Amino acid sequence: MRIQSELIHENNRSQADALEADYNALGEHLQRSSIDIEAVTQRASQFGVAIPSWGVGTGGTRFARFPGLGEPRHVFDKLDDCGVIHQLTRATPTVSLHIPWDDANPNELLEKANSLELGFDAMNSNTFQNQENQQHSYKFGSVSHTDVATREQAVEHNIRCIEIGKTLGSKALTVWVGDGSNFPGQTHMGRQFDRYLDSLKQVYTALPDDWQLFTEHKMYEPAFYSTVVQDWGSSYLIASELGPKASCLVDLGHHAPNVNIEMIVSRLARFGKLGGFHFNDSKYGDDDLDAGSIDPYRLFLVFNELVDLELQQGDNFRPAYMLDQSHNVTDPIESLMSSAMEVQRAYIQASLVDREALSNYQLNNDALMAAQTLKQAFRTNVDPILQRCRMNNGGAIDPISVYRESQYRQTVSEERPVVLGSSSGIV
Ligand SMILES: [Mn+2]
Repeated sequence: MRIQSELIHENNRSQADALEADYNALGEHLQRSSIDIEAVTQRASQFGVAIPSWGVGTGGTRFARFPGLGEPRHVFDKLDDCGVIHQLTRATPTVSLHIPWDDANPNELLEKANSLELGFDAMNSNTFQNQENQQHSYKFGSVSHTDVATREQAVEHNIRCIEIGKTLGSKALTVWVGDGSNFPGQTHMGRQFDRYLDSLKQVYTALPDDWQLFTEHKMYEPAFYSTVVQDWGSSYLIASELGPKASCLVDLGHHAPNVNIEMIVSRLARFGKLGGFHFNDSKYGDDDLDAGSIDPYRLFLVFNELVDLELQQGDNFRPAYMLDQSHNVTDPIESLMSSAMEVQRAYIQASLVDREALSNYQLNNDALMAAQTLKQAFRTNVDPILQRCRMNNGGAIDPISVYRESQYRQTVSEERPVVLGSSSGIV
């Protein structure tokens, strides 16, 4: 562990009395609605969201990238940073790796992760940029390229990601593509989709029985006229064509402004095709801002659907929760901790919704009271639950202040030189 336990305990001790008072007050408040605060705290303990390995580096925009202090040099540094995030928040038990950015000996990766109490979430393939010594270019696409050799190369890369993931204990592959077009007429959209499906079917064949293949729709970028998996409809078609081991990943930033994402969540889940999430927030497009930083109510409404589904389907409902964001002006560790806590907050707030009352208001078409029922849960300050949960599990009541006190960033910056340019990418 990179943060001294004594520092965490000392900081927790200084806040323990105030937390006790706040927790008891919230407990009384919730008891009036027959909600047992201990049971809710237990739910918070069981919640986890994966950290994307690429998220611990500083991102960039199409303008520039300003490297931060002590950025990770390689995947082992990235795992150290992820370990700190989990140590303090106790809400991020897994890491999602990206190949080839995180290429390393799988056994060494496993050993490192074990030492940090981390596991591995979905593997992410990369056929949206050329790698060193790569024979065929992805400039005009990968799995849907017009050239069969390029498609084969992209399929092989995805299969390699599965092979690495098997050693690491991962159970899913997220297929990252930049395929699309920038000009009307540039591609035959129907034939391009056929080629995509044909390639993905080959990848699907290599998928172990207990794995999932995630397709992630994205409205635009890097292609600006059309993308091969443009919307949730395309994503659903792909997952249906491939079979039961394929499902859809919803990245909150990959929609047009004001699209009702919670409705998409409900639709995909209704037909068994909701695979998981990339959580982030946005104002205009795929802004990759910290989860809950712009529209926390939308995050809550997404979790309102997810908790409803969880209550109906129990253990059969296990979507993969991941963060996917880019940090241009903040310390990535602080932003990821903040996002993990916001996602956990939305989950707990959604767990407070009086579902019986909501259902009755819906049946009686009482729109006002139905909306009020959701708002009542959303307005509840669940900080004491989240704080108690972290403290009970050995984490910090206030992760960001402990992190700052620890001087972790300054310490690692002494061994990690500043990297100019960009080795990260956010999709
Ligand atoms: Mn994403």
